[in-house]
Amino acid sequence: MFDLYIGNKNYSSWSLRPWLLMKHFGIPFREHLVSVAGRDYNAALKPIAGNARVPSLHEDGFQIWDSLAIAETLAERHPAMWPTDARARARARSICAEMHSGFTHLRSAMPMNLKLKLKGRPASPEVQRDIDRIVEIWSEARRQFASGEGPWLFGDFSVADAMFAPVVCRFDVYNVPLPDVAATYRDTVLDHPALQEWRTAGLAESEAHAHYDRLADEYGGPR
Ligand SMILES: N[C@@H](CCC(=O)N[C@@H](CS)C(=O)NCC(=O)O)C(=O)O
Repeated sequence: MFDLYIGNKNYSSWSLRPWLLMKHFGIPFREHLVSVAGRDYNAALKPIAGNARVPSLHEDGFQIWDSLAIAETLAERHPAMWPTDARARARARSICAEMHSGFTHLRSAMPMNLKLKLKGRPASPEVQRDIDRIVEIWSEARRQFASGEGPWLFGDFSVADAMFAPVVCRFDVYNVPLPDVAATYRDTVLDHPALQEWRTAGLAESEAHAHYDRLADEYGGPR
């Protein structure tokens, strides 16, 4: 039996990824929510994960940490989590790795906070470059690997959709203008029943952390 340790649903962007993936593929797990506050190091998480971060998946007590490692481990037993076609699968892996290791300007300018829906503001050149690259990734995946099939990046829902789900939420929170293909994909992710379940739970949380709340005024307040 799996135990999935996650952070606050309102704030923990990385935790959303394995949670959404497991929900989408109907993999049973016990959920354990721990408090995160944008700390660089949280000693309280050390017993849960070697890297003292969430998400962390335990299988009968054995720890698997880091959202991408968790996804890869699950996909070994559920190959449908990656696209069937070898080139599509390779591309999915490339964009997951790119998402996982990059987009630092976007991440720091738009911290995850599901409780906010802000008016938005023009992005700095660095942040806009990150946004443009994500739009390019989504548009190419849809055009090259999903034409005529399902609404996800590679047609069927895959690890790639789980990996990009947090950035979809950030675009929604900070009202980032998107061209049609990307806006349609964003709405597909936001409409996923499991994403809505996550969001509803996040909105009901009472814990507040300045690290994630600090930018509301800079982005023009509520829309
Ligand atoms: N690369 C890691 C990043 C995990 C991470 O940074 N998690 C944050 C929460 S979203 C954390 O545990 N922070 C500790 C804290 O804020 O207390 C992954 O994808 O799992």
